[in-house]
Amino acid sequence: MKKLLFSLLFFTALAASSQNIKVYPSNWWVGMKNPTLQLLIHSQADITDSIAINYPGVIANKILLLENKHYATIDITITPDAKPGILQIQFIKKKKVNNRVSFELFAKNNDNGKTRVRGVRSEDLVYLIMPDRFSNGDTTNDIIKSMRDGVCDRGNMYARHGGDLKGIESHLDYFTELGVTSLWLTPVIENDMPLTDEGGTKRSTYHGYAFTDHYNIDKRFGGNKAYKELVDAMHSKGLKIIQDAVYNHVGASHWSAIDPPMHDWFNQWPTYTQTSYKDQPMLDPYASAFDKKLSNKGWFTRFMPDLNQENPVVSNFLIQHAIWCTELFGIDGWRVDTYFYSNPEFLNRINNALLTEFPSLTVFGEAWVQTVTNSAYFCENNIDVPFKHNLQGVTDFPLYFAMLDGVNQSFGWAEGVNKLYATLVQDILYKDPYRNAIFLDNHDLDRIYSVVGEDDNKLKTAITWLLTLRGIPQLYYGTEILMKNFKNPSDAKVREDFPGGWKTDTVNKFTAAGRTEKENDIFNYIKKLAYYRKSSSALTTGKLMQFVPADGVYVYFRYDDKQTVAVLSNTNKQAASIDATRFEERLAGFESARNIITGEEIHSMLFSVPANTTWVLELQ
Ligand SMILES: [Ca+2]
Ligand SMILES: [Ca+2]
Repeated sequence: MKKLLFSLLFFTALAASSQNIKVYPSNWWVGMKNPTLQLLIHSQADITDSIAINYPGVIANKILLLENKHYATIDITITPDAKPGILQIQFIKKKKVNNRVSFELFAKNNDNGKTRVRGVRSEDLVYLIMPDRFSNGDTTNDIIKSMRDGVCDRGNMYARHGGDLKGIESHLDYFTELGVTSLWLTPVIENDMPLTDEGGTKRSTYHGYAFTDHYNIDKRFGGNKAYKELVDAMHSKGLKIIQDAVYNHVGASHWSAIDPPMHDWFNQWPTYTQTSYKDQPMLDPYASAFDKKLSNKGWFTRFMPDLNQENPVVSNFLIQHAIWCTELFGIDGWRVDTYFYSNPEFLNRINNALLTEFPSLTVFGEAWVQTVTNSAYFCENNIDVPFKHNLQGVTDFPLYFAMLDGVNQSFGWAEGVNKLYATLVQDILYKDPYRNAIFLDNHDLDRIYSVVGEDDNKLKTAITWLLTLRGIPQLYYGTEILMKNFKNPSDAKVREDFPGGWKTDTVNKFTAAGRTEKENDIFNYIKKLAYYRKSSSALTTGKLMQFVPADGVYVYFRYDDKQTVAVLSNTNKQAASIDATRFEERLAGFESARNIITGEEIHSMLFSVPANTTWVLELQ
């Protein structure tokens, strides 16, 4: 395959100039497991030249002009003979090269699976950040004149606040101090959207869920360069990165929405039709086709056109982009937004493609559902259903609801910690519940400190469950410094700036001196538990055994051959006396227990746990 290979497709008429021609993906690699690639060419003018690729080891199999003549696809095979280098896509007219676009083939990174693309597992502690709201490390990028939304205003909760990737990078020591091992950032990809008018207020897409160009990291976050630098710096400190994927939709200012390549690039309706936001029709054995279509193909919002993943060009575009990001930046895990709104066959295809290239990678999907059955349906499960999803894990909403009820409700037959107990019983439905991401709050939910009525003991109980139950625990930025708020009147209320992230801030809660005594108490509690957890095989990968809650007291064990840890939650308003003989099957061979927070030791089978308190005890 050393000889030059040509593939030509002839059209007539006008040429386009190269600066007006874009190629997606913007580059690729030699030596990928899947040797095929579909290049999408986007020209500002109709493509009328013939297109050819002339590069040793690269075969152009098929070149197709799309419905919209601004676009063509080139299906190529990158053979094992291809070497890294710059390939020219030539636009030929009257046998002369009229125009050319460069496309670079890189060598693959040898550190995949070692220091990058490692996967995020139950051994990790994830910290979720909304980049616009965390820290402003570069004020020169706060407003980019060429972009549609020209506002940066910290006094307006709907506007951008100027936070960026440099700001995150300058706090890597803060994350390691807290015991965090992985960051999940809400989307960093370009959102060049104008301000939208929603309910009378002008809103920006500071949240990042309205992509306008998949191949650019938003310049207000620092662009591709700052993202690469951040992720490299994280990897060199042993921290992992989770990227937020959005397969379901793009922003209305995405180039493919402004100039659609095909009439069915987006799911089409006679008039604007919003999704029902219902997951149930996707698994309901009695579902109507009408409801299924509405759930899956209705648009998320008027400003977020719904991608038609049944269109193979759309599907290839999304799959290749996910692989591109993973290889280029070294992504360790993907959190997939609005999972059940995407086409199910497409979802299995993209997961397969990612795992084929990167076997260590982690992928979990956002499945905002009410029951364990619904949650398990969208990932690998033990349910006998005609369609099987292949997703590793989900954002575990049923466990989230159960932890909140467990800590807030009074004890009852099906209330309080009995809800938590009963929810975990249903883990029989998951193939591997340890791969679920578990959480007490996130950027779409009321902050946990407000949910527990600003009760520090309840917060400690909830955090203890988060760090000692099965799954990949995820903290939301600011929980450690008691950031609070409900989503009322807007979810922007739970996305406030981290105090100290801006040079002009009068307090700096990144340092112990800047935190109040109460804040330091919670910060240090999380830190202590997180550090203990890091070295605890029982709490990270050990088995779970739970006992039926009795009189408001819930007890479970995490254990393996090396270690046994007991977690005791007394959710009552008064102290509870514990007779540990009930737990004898897990206590055999041990003589005492050490409280891993206070260091106190227990030598008796009869002891008392204070009101509204959770203990973590390592058996000795
Ligand atoms: Ca900035
Ligand atoms: Ca959809």
